[in-house]
Order: sequence, then C-alpha cells, then structure tokens
Amino acid sequence: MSKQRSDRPEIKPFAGPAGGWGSIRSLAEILPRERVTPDALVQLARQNKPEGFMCTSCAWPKPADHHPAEFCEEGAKATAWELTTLRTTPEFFEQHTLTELRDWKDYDLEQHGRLTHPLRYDAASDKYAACGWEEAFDAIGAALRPLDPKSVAFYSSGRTGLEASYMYGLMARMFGNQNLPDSSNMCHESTSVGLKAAIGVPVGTTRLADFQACDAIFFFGQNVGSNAPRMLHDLRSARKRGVEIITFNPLKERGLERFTNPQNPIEMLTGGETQISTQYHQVKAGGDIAAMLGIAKFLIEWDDAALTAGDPPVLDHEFIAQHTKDFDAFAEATRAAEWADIEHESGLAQSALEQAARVYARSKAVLAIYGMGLTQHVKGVENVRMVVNLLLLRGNIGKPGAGPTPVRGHSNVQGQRTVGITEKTELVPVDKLKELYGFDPPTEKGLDTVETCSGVIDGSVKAVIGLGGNFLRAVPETAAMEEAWPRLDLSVQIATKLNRNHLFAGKVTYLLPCLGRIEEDVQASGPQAVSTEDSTSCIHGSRGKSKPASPHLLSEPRIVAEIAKRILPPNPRVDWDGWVADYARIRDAIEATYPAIFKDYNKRLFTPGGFWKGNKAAERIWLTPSGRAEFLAPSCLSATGFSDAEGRFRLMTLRSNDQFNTTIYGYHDRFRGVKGTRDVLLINREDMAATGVSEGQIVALESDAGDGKLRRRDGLIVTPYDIPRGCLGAYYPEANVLIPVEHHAEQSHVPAAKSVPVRIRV
Ligand SMILES: Nc1nc2c(c(=O)[nH]1)N[C@H]1C(S)=C(S)[C@@H](COP(=O)(O)OP(=O)(O)OC[C@H]3O[C@@H](n4cnc5c(=O)[nH]c(N)nc54)[C@H](O)[C@@H]3O)O[C@H]1N2
Ligand SMILES: Nc1nc2c(c(=O)[nH]1)N[C@H]1C(S)=C(S)[C@@H](COP(=O)(O)OP(=O)(O)OC[C@H]3O[C@@H](n4cnc5c(=O)[nH]c(N)nc54)[C@H](O)[C@@H]3O)O[C@H]1N2
Ligand SMILES: [Mo]
Repeated sequence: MSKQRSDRPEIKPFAGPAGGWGSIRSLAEILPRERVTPDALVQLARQNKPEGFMCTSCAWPKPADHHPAEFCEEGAKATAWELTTLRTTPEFFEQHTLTELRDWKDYDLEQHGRLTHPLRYDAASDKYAACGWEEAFDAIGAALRPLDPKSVAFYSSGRTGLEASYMYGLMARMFGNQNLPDSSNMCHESTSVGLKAAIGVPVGTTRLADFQACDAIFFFGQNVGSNAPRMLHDLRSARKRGVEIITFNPLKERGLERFTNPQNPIEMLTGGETQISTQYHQVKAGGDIAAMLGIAKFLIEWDDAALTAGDPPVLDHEFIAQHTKDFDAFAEATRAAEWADIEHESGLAQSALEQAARVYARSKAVLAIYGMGLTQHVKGVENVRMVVNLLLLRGNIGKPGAGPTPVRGHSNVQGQRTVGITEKTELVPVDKLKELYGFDPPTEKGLDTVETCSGVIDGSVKAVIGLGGNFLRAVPETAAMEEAWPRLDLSVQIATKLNRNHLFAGKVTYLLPCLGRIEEDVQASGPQAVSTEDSTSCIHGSRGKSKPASPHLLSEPRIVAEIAKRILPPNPRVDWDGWVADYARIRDAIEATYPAIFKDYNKRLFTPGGFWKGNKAAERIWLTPSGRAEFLAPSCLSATGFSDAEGRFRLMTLRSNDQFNTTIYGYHDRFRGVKGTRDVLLINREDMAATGVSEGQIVALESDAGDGKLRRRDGLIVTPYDIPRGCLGAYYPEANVLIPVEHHAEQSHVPAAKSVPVRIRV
C-alpha cells in the first residue's frame, strides 16, 4: 500500500529556495497520483478569484488584483486532493474491517479517495455498510433526543463555510448546549483570548495593503513556505522595497530564508531568488517571551537614556499616554529582567537581540506576524500579549503598515467564530437569537476541545458529532482518546475522505459523506455559493463548479438541517428547508443576527478581495474594560510551563511541507530534506553526543509530564538537524500520543504542542 514510503528514507539538506522548480515538480507528482481529470486544471484557474472558489487550504487573504494563477503548491495539492477521481466505495468497506484499517497509515486511508455513500457501522462484522440518508438521519435523531444536551459535543474543523457553520451553532444552542469545540481551540485560541484582552478584538488588525506600508516585519513561529505560501509574494514585494524581515524560529525554515516566485518566468529561468529574512534568530522553543522582553529592554533603556540626554525619544510616549494602560508596570518589569536570564531562556545572545531591537527602533511601521510557534505553549496567551507589548511601545497598532498579524489555519476557521461556533456566551448575540428565533439560548459556557477530550475520557461526553476534521487524530492524548471513544453512545462524522477518527466507532456510528467546496452544489433554487472569512477579516463568496464525486453526496447545510429537524421541535421561525433551498436566505439570517458585520451580505458576496468586516482596534478604539490597549508584564520568561531537568527535552510537533494537518499528501518534506518517512526525530548533534545516540538509530520518546501515566512513541529515526540544544522536532499528528490532555495553554486551552516535555529512550 504505502507506495510513497520507502524502506531506506533519504535525509539530506535541501539546497533550493521555497517556490521555484521544486514546487512545480511537486505538483507534477501529485496531479497524476490523484488521477485528476482535465477539469482540475480548469478549476485551478478559478481558485481564489472573484466568482471562483476559495482555496480549501490556508486562510491567507485573496487579493482583489489577483495573479493569473492565484494558487500555490499547497493550494493546488488541496484542490487535487478534493478533485481526485479515486473513490472509497461501499465495496472497499466490504473488504476491510475497522480493526484492520487501524493498522493503516493516515496517508493510505485518504489515498483511496473520496467517500461516496452514507455509511453505518455494523459491530457484528466490524465493517461500515452503505445505508440510506433517511435511515441515517432518523437513527442519529433517535440516539440524540434522549441524551442530556450537556453530554453532546458538536465539533467543527475550520473548513466548513459560514452558512453551514451558522446553522450548526444555532442547532447546538436550540438543542440546549454550547458544546462547540472547534479546530480553533487547538490553534489560534491563544490569539482570540490574548488579543481580546489586550486590544479588545480577538483577531489581527492588519490587511494586505499593510504589506505595502510597513518598513519592518517581525516574524515569530510561522512556517510560511509550507503553511501559507501565497504570503511569500507579499513578503517578496516587501523585501523588494527594502523592508527588513526579522525572524524568530528554532528551525531555519526555507520559506523564511529565500523564495523563487514560480509565477515569474525570469526568476525561474535565471535561478533568481529573493532573500526573505534579513535577520534569523534561532530562538529556543518556548523562548519568545524572553526574546521579545530583551528587545523591549533595549528600547526602554535607549529611551531612558534619550530622555536624560534630551534626545528624541525612542518610544511613542504620546501614543502610550493617550491609548494604553499599565505601561509603567511593564517598563518596570522589563528594566528588572536580567540579561543572563533573557539569554538563557531565549537561547539568543544579547547582541543578537540588540540587532533586532535596532531595526525595531528605527522602523516607523512594523507588522508582527505569528503562528503556532507562539500559540501552542502553556504560556501561549502571554506570548501573544508580548507581541502586543512590543507593538504598543512604538504605537504600532492602528496605523498603516503596522499591527499584529496572526496567520490563521483553516480557510474559514476565523469565520466560524464570527457566526457562533464558540463555547463562550460573551461571543454570541444571545438577545438577537432570542428575538429572531423565540428561544432561550443557553448561557452556561460550553465545552472546548480540551474539555471535550476530558469528557470523552471520563465518560461525561456521550455523543460527538464532527462537522469535518479528524478530531480523534488532531487532539492530544490520542491513546486514551482512542481507548475511550467506543464508549460513546453516538459518533457521527461528516467528511469527504476516510480518516483515523472514522475507524473508532461508538455504540451508534455513522459516516456521512459531503460535498467539498470546489464541487457544484445545486439546491431547489439552483446552484449555490458559500462564503468564508480570511485571516484579515475579509469575507469572500465561493462557488463550486466541479461535478460532485458521487451522486449520493449531500451538502453540509443540508446535512446539518436534516439533523436539526430530527432533534428539535418544529419552530416556524427557523425554516431549515427554506434555508437549504436557497443559501442566500441563510445569509439573510446571518445578516439579521450580525447586522453590523454582514450588512448587504448577499450583495457584497463577490466583492473582489472580499468585503472587510471592520476592526475597532485598527481604528484605535479599544473595546477592553479600561477602554485602552493594555500592556501586560509577563509572569515568567519561558513559555513552556515546565522547568528544565537533566535528560528532559522540549518537543516541537511540526507539519511537513507535504501535509495539511492530519491529511498526509506524501512523504517528502522537501524543505527539510526528509524523504520517504515521517518517523524522524530532529535533534542537535551535540545533544546526540550527550545522550549517546547516533544518526539513524531508532529510539522512542516518552513524555515526561510527571502524572504517572506512560505515554510513548516508538520507532523514531535519530536525525541530526540544525535545531537549538534542548529542543527536539517530530511530526504531528503521529507525535500527539505524547501530549497529555492537561498540557495546554493556561487561559486558552490550546494544547501545548510546541513544547512537550519528553525524554529519549533507547
Ligand atoms: N500546507 C499546509 N498549510 C497549512 C496547514 C498544513 O498542515 N499544511 N495547516 C493549516 C493550519 S490549521 C494552521 S494552524 C497553520 C499552521 O501553520 P504554522 O503556524 O506555520 O504551524 P506549524 O507548521 O505547526 O509550525 C510553526 C512554526 O513554528 C516554529 N516553532 C515551534 N516552536 C516555536 C517557538 O517556541 N517559538 C518560535 N518562534 N517558533 C516556534 C516551528 O519551527 C515552525 O516553523 O497552517 C495552515 N496551513
Ligand atoms: N501535535 C499537534 N497537534 C495539533 C497541531 C499541531 O501543530 N501539533 N495543530 C492543531 C491545529 S492548528 C489544528 S487546526 C487541528 C486540525 O484538526 P482538524 O481540523 O480536525 O483536522 P484536519 O486534518 O484538518 O481534518 C481533515 C479531515 O477533514 C475532512 N474534510 C476535508 N474537507 C472537508 C470538507 O469540505 N467538509 C467536511 N465535512 N470534511 C472535510 C476530511 O475527511 C479529512 O480527513 O490539529 C491540531 N493538532
Ligand atoms: Mo490550525
């Protein structure tokens, strides 16, 4: 089966740039492997353009003035993945029990192609069998109705459009809970919590135009070349204007080093490339609070000296006085921090931080871009607060070219939050829902992802519905989760391809195949469009035109509506069928619920570049309790939440360039030079010597959480790598078995997947 895996994995450094011929070759491999038809090429030309469809890969904004080909290598892989002609049919399930399939790799499960029929799990044969849609919906309704609503969780992964997401959140609330865990809980929830507390909005304040107006970019823990490659065009043009890019990342990620634009024939033919980062700081995993504090310390000291000498100040005192709170406490803590501690915790020399601080001090407008390297730590929220602290020092929020720029993950993960996929009452217009639909929405906080996991393990969660995603594979503590899952009364997964979550059945189990976003979705009123929100709060319409993978697929709005009708008493104010018949009517309902954001929603649906939902912090209106942007002195210098100890490492769980989350496209992490395997342990050579392991040796990791539970991952190939001492790297999701469910960011509950305490076992 594992055609892509090889017995003799190749691990050697990659010399090329991000983009370039490597990305063209990678596409030339994947398109035939998915056996796409020529239609896929037609669809690629429509990708990310007005009246086209919005890419199902990352959430990076789609410009109004698009390129002829407005997709990247990763986006094309995602499109080919959905438009594959391969099929996972009922005959496939006749041939394989779930027990057998549990030995398959993630890659092999999905490589069989799109699901074609609704499926019911049959415990006697341990197989899925095709069933009718009515049967499935009736059985799901019958299993859900008797349950205490508090014991049911409605998960969603961030791909589903705004329309189905709105219906899903409404269904959960009318059913009686806000148990709406979503992939965002594993991702940028540290941003949603941290930015909301600091500047009053839960999202980034910047837009694409800010790349044209900044004079420096500070980049923390985001791997642009693999995970948001279209941003490389924005970085490249910023660099051409002389913008400095200062990067903090434990690994030398190729996309952050240099890029050849595959859409520029001259660069392609001449081997031209753009250097991306002008400074590259290999911070220790969990070392960013210390690094940012070091930069702030320079600024504050230079400012103190300038004020004494009567020179122009380094900080923006006017902004600080007019717009912020708690500057003095932050400045005091910064002055008090010791350089020895900052150097130790960041792993960076004072002189390196001085270089970064010099750039920051002389720049008039600074963007701070960040990703999972900041959010997925025990102190993930403090990481985000440090980014804000740094920006506030020189008024770098709410002016052109400046502001926090979190890079969201799934293509509509931010949008799902906008339309009610949240466990938090304060994010929901409760009165509006009551007024529109005549029910009392629940006000008790619902379960997030970590709480849902604990609930599955302790038995208090009795049913999980998954609107997309691969919950059981993406969450921490995967061994205990897999063991507990069969105790669920009901497991329903709405999906496009078979994944590991589907191999664990509850007492009643259905696997429901749905249309993907690139496929034509025809309802009673004709072909439908859906919509998504990108990382910069711009909302885009998306119209699928490709022929559906099977005539038996239903759309996500239809599936949600059918379940809703089975579990809720009839309510004349919620016309589930009418909504499904014409998605414009769902958008009217969204507009009625959130009139400020979605004014004239249907009219503006296909605005080139999307329509912006607005952002108060970008106008320097701070929706915080104090009415000001708030500094926060960090409580500690390390984001890991655990202390260093002899033999203990910080494990970062990473994505390769050949995967989308738990979807494994192949076994070639080109930029890191790892081919034919994902079972690598990236380690510093000096740590190899200190631990007594050698290149190519097979070792295990044991997590070192100190709670008495043994969590272990075997079969890792020791791979020397340019990584700071004390840090290790391994691929997600295979490493998730090592992450304790309680090892998460303190306020946001994001699993701390970028610093897991582990030990090497030989
Ligand atoms: N092709 C593709 N695109 C994707 C995805 C995908 O899997 N494949 N996933 C999507 C999703 S859901 C998301 S959330 C995003 C994820 O995109 P990213 O935010 O880029 O997430 P990761 O790949 O997990 O890696 C984060 C980076 O952080 C670095 N890092 C780790 N620990 C630290 C630290 O302590 N400090 C600093 N400064 N850096 C650190 C790692 O070396 C790595 O370069 O991408 C989205 N886009
Ligand atoms: N250790 C570790 N764990 C992590 C992370 C990490 O960096 N390290 N990252 C975390 C992050 S940032 C995230 S976002 C989560 C991701 O967690 P999820 O969002 O749950 O996982 P995905 O792998 O994106 O889900 C893939 C599945 O989605 C289904 N799917 C694809 N397209 C569609 C569609 O259009 N509709 C429907 N209904 N289903 C579809 C397919 O069946 C596919 O198998 O993982 C988190 N877990
Ligand atoms: Mo994510």
